[in-house]
Amino acid sequence: MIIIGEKINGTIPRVKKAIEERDEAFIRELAVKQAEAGADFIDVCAGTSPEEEEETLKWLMEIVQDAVDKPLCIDSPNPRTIEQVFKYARKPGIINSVSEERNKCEIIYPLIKGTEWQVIGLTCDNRGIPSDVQTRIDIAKILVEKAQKYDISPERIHIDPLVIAIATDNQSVHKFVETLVSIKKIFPNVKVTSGLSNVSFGMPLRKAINQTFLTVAVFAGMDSAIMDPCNREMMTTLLAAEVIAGRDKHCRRFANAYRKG
Ligand code: THG
Repeated sequence: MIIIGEKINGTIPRVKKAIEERDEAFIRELAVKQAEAGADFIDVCAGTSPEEEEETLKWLMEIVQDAVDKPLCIDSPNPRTIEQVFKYARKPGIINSVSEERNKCEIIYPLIKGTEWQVIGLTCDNRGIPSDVQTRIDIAKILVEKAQKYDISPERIHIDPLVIAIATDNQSVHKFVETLVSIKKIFPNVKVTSGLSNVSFGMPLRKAINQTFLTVAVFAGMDSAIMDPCNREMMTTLLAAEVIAGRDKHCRRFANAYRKG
């Protein structure tokens, strides 16, 4: 599983405060802790007003890159912001994200053409998040086919089927799994990703729901997750799910992590 560490996100109140106070030490520690806990990429999301976003992202990117060797996952709803801060990345990472909203692909794809950058493609368009599976698959197909025009290979694309809150739609995880399985049937090399917390919105004991969703998604074949690698219970769930899914050869990773003595 590819782990995208989610903790440097200005929508988290404590991180928002650190951004406002330009508290470098706090951000640096979040980067180091996530890297030590097993993050493969460090997500950076400013969560500020669009006017301050570019400057904030640049600041976050510099701190993270001075602190750890992990590549970044640049998280912004605004493709023009990504275009502006892209040059501050010291090595290829992940762009989070494109979708069929407005002209996102047309701005981002030329930027990463001829590079090793990866990209997350959300299955939504100008009409929002589709509630049905087929429309999500159709959008994923468009995102992958458009990428091919820029020589961006399927391996470099993570499709995020955008799981919706289970409290809103009790078929939400079924739809996620169906979308994942169909996308992988059509494009075996495309990766499927997801955040883990949207599914439990509006529920008590959200962690239990998030962990169970992670188990189901890993079993279904999810390739990457946007998650908190410092959450030990979540990481244990991830490793156990990989064992159950037959994705941990000789159960070695699990055994090495938890062997007694
Ligand atoms: N898909 C894609 N990008 C995304 C999301 C997605 N980016 C933003 C978001 N969703 C993922 N990021 C976060 C960041 C923080 C939290 C949730 C999602 C969060 N964190 C709690 C905290 O740090 O206080 C605790 C989390 C925990 O312990 O598990 O709530 O869906 N492409």
